Amino acid sequence: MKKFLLFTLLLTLIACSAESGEMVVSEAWGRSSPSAVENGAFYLTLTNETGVDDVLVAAQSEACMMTELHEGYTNDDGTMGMRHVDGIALPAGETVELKPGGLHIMCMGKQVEFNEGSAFAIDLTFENEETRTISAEIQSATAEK
Ligand SMILES: [Cu+2]
Repeated sequence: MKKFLLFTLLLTLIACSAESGEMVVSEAWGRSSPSAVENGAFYLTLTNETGVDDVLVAAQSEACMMTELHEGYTNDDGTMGMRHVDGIALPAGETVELKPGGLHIMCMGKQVEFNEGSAFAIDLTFENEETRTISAEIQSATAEK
């Protein structure tokens, strides 16, 4: 009987740990740019291991006068543009990549120089969890990831 209880307890523990994963934020970065360039962008990878759908609703950084979530798109004539999105959907179990030409955190009105090697704190706000602060490292002006 004791063994059975222990086994049940163990199963419960395993079930709980599988559910209580977290939102994994990795590879946050941006490109360096001269101070004359007004705007910048941040990119990162989000893997939702929480077991429930979530949404990235906002990002903020003291390195920027204003920050917006943007998506890149291609016009019918082949030219590229970008536009504001209200949130970035993060379905449970999926990885969403913010990258050049695609989804990104738009940094409007750079408050500091984006020099290669410097790093900036970014506050990420999710629908399901409290704001989390991550660090984005500035890489070369031509970096691709
Ligand atoms: Cu943008």
